[in-house]
Amino acid sequence: MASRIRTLEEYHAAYQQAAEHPDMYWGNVAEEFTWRKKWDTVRGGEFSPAGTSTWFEGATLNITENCLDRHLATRANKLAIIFEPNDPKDRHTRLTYRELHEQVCQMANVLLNNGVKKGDRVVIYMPMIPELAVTTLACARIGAVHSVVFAGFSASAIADRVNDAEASFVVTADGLNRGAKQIPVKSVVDDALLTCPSVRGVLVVEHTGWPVQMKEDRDIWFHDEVRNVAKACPAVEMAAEDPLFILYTSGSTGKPKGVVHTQAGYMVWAQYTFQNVFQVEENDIYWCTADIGWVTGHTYLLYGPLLSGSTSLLFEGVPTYPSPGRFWEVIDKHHVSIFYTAPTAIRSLMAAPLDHVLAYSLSSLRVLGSVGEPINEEAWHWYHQHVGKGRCPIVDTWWQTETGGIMISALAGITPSVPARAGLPLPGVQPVLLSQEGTELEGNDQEGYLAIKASWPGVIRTTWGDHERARQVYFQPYPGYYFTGDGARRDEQGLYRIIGRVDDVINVSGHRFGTAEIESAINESPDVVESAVVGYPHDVKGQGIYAYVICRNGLPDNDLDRQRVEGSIIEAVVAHIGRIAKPDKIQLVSGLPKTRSGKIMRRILRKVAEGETSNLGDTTTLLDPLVVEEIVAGKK
Ligand code: 6R9
Repeated sequence: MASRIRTLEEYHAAYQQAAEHPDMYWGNVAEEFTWRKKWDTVRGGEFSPAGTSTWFEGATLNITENCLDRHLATRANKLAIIFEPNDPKDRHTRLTYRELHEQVCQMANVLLNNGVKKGDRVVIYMPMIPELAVTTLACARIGAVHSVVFAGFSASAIADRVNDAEASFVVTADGLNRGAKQIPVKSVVDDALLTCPSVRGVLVVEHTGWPVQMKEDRDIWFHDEVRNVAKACPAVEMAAEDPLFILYTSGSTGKPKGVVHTQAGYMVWAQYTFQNVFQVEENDIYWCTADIGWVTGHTYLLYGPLLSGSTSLLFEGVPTYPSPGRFWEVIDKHHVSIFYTAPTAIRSLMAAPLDHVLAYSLSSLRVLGSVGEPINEEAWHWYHQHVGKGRCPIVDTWWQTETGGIMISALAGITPSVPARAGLPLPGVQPVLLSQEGTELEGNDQEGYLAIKASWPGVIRTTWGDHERARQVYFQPYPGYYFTGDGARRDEQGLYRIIGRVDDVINVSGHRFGTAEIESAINESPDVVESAVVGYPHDVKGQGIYAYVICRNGLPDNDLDRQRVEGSIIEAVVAHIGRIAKPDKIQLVSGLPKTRSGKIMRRILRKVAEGETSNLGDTTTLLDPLVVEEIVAGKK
């Protein structure tokens, strides 16, 4: 296969060819797929500053024919999905490619029977069960644009997304179990839809068996609908640049934006990066622990593995339930050979007694992956030694919702894998480090803003309903480049080390939140006048959320009052975003450090939150320097 890299020499050759002759390189890679009609041009549009890249324009296809139909001749009885439920006492289930194909077709027919058409937006809010994968693919089969919302977001966060996407249909379930937690997802959706006029129908999958309210003329049970449909459903022919999905992600300003990926480029990038980074072989059992509600779940649980005809494990639960040995138990049980998880999960399991790992052989493992945030050296070594037993290469994969797939990473066992380094860029990826003024920093041993110099097939195409926003955020700050929002270092060997965000985005357990987004949720509390949120180093989560809050009635003078106010702040965040964005520390203050022009000096707040109070830098431009003293004295 043109696209498969197996040696270091092949990597260098592919890198060079993709940089010098991208049309030829990606045209060859694209030959491996099933097309209804081939492309007229491989690359087109204007990458930057317009942000209008196109890939494989003129081609038509359906991504599910590539994920499912094309495997039926040779892999019909191969496992496509292994489902491991939240509770280890419940039976796991398996779906072969033939069965998955049938279920996707049935779900597609149910959607069609309920009026969902090509181009319609479908919001999916479901537990991590096979029906979530099936629904997502069913949307793609009929050309509906899926927007999966992680089932941990609140009703109001769902409503924001449904309304922004003007979704006409929602698919959900009765409830979900995540570890010891239970979430009545259908009733969360009911609350959300009170303010969503565009939604005409809600399809409900029975999972927990909990009672739910079904709204007449809107809500339908999947098990009723599926009885009347065929097990085949023709795939709708899509243009290369038709939208495939919208995935909402946080930025440094405003509400979360709907990142749009399209059919052909995303497909090529998902398969290419999956196969090369993990060095996948036919008999691998692959497990990505991310939820399908995040981009990692989209590209590396669903599309990448299925495009490749691999077996993908889908896990409903959490790493620590019912014990911190769960991941390792599941690996042994299903003979997982490639394991892809997040540093935050590794750190939380590192904190448990080592016996939880030592109890399992983990001998099936071949490759380990990490994603979502920088992996610290201690976690890297623990993962390498205790999980990989010193014999599995670790791929530390740097990428973003906007990049569609992995950009900088070792190719397992082929390119260098060094602790705390993402490594070398994939073929097709041309990273640069920029100074603040936007000049390229040449040579090795350099640190700057990470940007990408040329288009790649998985690049974000637009932000839903607002192309100007995409242009301004990604393509305009440094004309000629895609701006990542991350800072990075290129070491002496030319390996990239990602340092972290340089904007007002914080990364909590690998999940992105804008500080402005959390502040506006906090400000919804009736007890709050103003707030400022910053990130601070957190042992398990990577970054924690530190909130400085000015109260409406002045500083509380007793513990009871203080607790009540803090409770109302947390409640506001849980209601407007979800439990996942709950502040770790709240400091009630009487003022915030502001410049004379009224700008909050976040630099100072960040330093205090980090505990670096001895060196706060210049505070003379502050309107009221005394505020800083109070804040330092009251640090949590
Ligand atoms: C895939 C994903 C993107 C942000 C990104 C960066 C951070 C992701 C990383 C990493 C260091 C890695 N990030 N992977 N930082 N090393 N291997 O996580 O997408 O949720 O959009 O987050 O996550 O800061 O800019 P997304």
